[in-house]
Amino acid sequence: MSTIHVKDEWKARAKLTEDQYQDWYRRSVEDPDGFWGEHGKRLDWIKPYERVKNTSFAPGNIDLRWFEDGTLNVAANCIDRHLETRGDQTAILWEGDDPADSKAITYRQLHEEVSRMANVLKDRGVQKGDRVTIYMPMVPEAAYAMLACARIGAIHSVVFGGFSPDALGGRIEGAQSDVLITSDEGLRGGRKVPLKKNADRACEIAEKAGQTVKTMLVIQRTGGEVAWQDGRDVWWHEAREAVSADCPPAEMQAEDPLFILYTSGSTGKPKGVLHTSGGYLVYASMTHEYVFDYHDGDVYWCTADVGWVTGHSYIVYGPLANGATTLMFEGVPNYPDASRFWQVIDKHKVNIFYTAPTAIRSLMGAGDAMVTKTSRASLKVLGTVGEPINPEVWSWYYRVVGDERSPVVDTWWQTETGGILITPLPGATDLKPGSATRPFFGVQPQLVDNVGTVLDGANDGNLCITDSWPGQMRTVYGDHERFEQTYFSTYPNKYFTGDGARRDADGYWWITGRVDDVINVSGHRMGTAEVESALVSHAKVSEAAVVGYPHDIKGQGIYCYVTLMEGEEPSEALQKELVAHVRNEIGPIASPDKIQFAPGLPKTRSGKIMRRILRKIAEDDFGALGDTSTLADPGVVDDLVEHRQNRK
Ligand code: 6R9
Repeated sequence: MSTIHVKDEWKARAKLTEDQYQDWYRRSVEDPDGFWGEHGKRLDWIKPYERVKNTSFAPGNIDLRWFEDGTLNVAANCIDRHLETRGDQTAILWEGDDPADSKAITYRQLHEEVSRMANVLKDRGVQKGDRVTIYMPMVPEAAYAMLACARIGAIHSVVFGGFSPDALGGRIEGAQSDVLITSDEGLRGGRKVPLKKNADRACEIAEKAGQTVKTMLVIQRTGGEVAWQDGRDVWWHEAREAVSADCPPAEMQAEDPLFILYTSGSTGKPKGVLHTSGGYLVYASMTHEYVFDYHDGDVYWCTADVGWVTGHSYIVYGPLANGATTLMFEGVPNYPDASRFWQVIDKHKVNIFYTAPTAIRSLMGAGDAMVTKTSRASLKVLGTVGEPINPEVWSWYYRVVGDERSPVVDTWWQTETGGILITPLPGATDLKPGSATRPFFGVQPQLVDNVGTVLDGANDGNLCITDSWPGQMRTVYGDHERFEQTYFSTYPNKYFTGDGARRDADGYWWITGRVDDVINVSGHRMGTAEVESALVSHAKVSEAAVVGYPHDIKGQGIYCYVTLMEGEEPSEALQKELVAHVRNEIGPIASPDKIQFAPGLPKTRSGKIMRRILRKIAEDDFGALGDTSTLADPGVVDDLVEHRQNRK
């Protein structure tokens, strides 16, 4: 597919031109203090900073501070400072699961709701630095909860509403959180999700692990029946009446934590990625403005869930800091039918639309007519995030959804990076379908080979970033050593992303996917180790190895090799039981796509599972198994291949 040059219309309305991109980029890397010192002023500071960048990637001393002597309040930046000029403007435009359900919350209403919720939390004893877990459907109260925490300096930890009680319990315990905010039930695609019931169970699990939830604040969404624990459980609609609508925002240091967000890595339990206040908000708001070419008055829609980082930075914090109207969607792309996204765009005259390749792929499968029967005339920028987008899918998005009128920004970033790092800018960057194109301001990507040698020019390798940017995570909650170990030890003095990438002759970046044991299923990150531990926690399983394999809609599917306990027999019923077991342990997003019973797994003599081989077998790429001579028992591989072939 050939390059798509920036169109005159895009240039005409865009905030930044190519020359400005070049100028700003140069300054951002040559003089980060000057550049960020200036752009940090986009926020309202209580005490202005004097110090801008103070960061070290040095082994043994990973220390990241931005604007460290400044103070601010994140919620006040997202709400209060807009009241005078846009109090009656819609802040959150909510579209319910049912197409008949929608409502608009103005900045003034947002201010009142957030202040009330903050006061309820305070009444229940929540103080600066306390952790509050949020387990919510996509309703405005999810944003109120995040902002209420920010208002009083509590640290939120949002757990995706699709996670199981076990996963939620583990995160409550990990964050030592005594407060949980949830809802009676969620509603997605016409189906109810028993959030309160899951939350009750999660509290029991956390309790056993030593963490007691003392307050569960419950938002009434469906009115469904729920169990109630007096003293602990509080209805939001009752509590909000009993508190004042006035809650002064707390003065926070720039480096005070804003939130923890658990994410999967290649080893161990999910990590609590910690983001702080000042640098994070500067970066989220600045990327939101320039990457989406956001203009005052635009209606902006990001389809992510607030349970993921994309929801944090690009539904809540970035847009609200910019005084935008941010659309929040409760439902799913194919309910009531596969035209829903496009209908919502028409209904609310959406100007900027940001979604994931997996959604685009599945809607593409529903046929062009589902799209073309809608107008979409309001659109001006399209975005994607979460996984590599194939050029064909990119082109369909550009052509059929966007009628070739809107640039597509393919934005590469991670939970750890806080905001977008590699992306086109609508009025500046010529587009190449499938490429995330060029670094945002202050971002210095680098390619290295497996031993850390820097690769220049057009090349393929492991993607590192050589210096800090304001939105970077600061630590793993409670485990700074793990932070250094995970991100800074593979290639000393650099942040290692875990992704592979290619840089082409024009200096454009193409992300090729994870090079570690993380798989990306429908844009959701999953550690293969997590799925493996879920499998081996089943009584009949002795060992499991999990790999990703190419999947048309999900991007990657989950392929599990399972060795059973002595005396257990493989069966279809057991396959089903194992799938259900994993869903139960982690959540439906971790559902195995394939389970292959394996009498043995290919291991090195030191006992390491050779995943490279398992990946090839899962991909049906039997000719490329490579060297199997170092295996303890090379015969195992023949057996696996034979079984795989027989299954087809
Ligand atoms: C924001 C988010 C991060 C991983 C990342 C990479 C993949 C995200 C991408 C992309 C290719 C893009 N990824 N955006 N790959 N092109 N535009 O998704 O965060 O959930 O932490 O996932 O997702 O592999 O390392 P997170």
